[in-house]
Amino acid sequence: MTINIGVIGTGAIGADHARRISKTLIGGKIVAVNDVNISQAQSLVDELGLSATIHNSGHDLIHDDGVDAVLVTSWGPTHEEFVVAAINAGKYVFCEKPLATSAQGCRNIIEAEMQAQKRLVQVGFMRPYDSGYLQLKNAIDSGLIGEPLIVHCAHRNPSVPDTYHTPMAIHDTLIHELDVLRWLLNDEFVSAQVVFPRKTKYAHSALADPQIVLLETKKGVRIDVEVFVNCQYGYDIQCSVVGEEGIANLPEPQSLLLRKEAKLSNDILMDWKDRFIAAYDVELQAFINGISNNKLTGPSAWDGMAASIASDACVKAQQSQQIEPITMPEQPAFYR
Ligand code: NAI
Ligand code: NAD
Ligand code: ISE
Repeated sequence: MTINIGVIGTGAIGADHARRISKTLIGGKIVAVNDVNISQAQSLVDELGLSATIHNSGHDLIHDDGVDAVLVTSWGPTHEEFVVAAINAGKYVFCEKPLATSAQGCRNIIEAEMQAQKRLVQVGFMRPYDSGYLQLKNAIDSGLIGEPLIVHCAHRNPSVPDTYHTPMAIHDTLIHELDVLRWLLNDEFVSAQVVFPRKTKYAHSALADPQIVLLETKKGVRIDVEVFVNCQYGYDIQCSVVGEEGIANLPEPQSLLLRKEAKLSNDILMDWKDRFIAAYDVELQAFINGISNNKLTGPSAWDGMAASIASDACVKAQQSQQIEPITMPEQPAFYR
């Protein structure tokens, strides 16, 4: 059984996901594409040699009878509209993070999905599919380091475009930690604070960079996350869990250990596409398999909303410079 997929937003990740569905994964076929910049959609069709309809709008694509499932990979602020429309059309939808740029947007999606009485949404949180994070989770769940007490994280990008501003450090970047840490610790956040260190000369005027986010969980774990999106030297994701009986660190991506010219060195990756390439493959294969089995298993709209509730509190904390509470509603049986 082949799942016919339509892609809304054929930019960096939309193009990369279309490539993996066409060239790497099994069971899916790209049959339709759309982008506000139509020439971008056309280039993707040409590059991959797709036989796909180029639609004039995301809504036309969603209502195309030949499309079984939709990939929403357009900019964050457009996600809610397309995800709700896909649910209302009764179609499975994979939505890149963030599910919506506010918790209210996620609530609207949850309402539509519960009304449809069927899980139709998977959110593009790929870290739970990364082999390094899976090893870290296994170390925690097996009791190898005792109970987790403290977590130190860093989320560093070499640079970001001028359209990236201060709140995006939270709802576009930190959102990955806000999802993966809930999953890793099997815990919920209760408060957030944001501290601004001295600003790098590489950040433009509408961006405070770096930032330090301090989180506390229900079980009392304290977390610090350095978000530094103009760090210049590489794409670098760090996570170190301090437990009662040891410390577990996220493994570094595999790289050649080189002895040359009086130096011992490893390369550092520069691009998120390479850092999480295997995890993106696994998450999207899981989405295709989930549709074939009529049961999605990946990050749900509830997970998307939980991360957005924490994200809203962090954005508030950026502005208030206070410790902001995070209150998670009771999870309905539908999402358990
Ligand atoms: P991008 O800017 O390269 O691509 C977005 C594309 O969407 C553009 O081609 C744009 O023309 C199109 N678009 C925007 N509004 C549209 C609309 N209303 N209808 C149709 N097309 C529209 O952005 P990028 O980096 O590909 O990011 C897209 C999404 O993927 C974002 O939500 C981002 O957060 C997420 N993302 C996730 C990553 C991950 O690690 N999971 C990595 C990179 C991006
Ligand atoms: P991008 O700017 O490269 O691509 C976005 C594309 O969406 C652009 O081509 C844009 O023209 C198009 N677009 C925007 N609004 C649209 C609309 N209303 N209808 C149709 N097309 C529209 O951005 P990107 O880096 O590919 O990021 C896209 C999404 O993917 C974002 O939500 C981002 O957060 C997410 N993302 C996730 C990861 C990840 O690791 N999971 C990595 C990068 C980006
Ligand atoms: C981007 O959208 C991603 O999702 C990347 O994984 C993240 O590292 C980057 O900061 C975001 O802008």
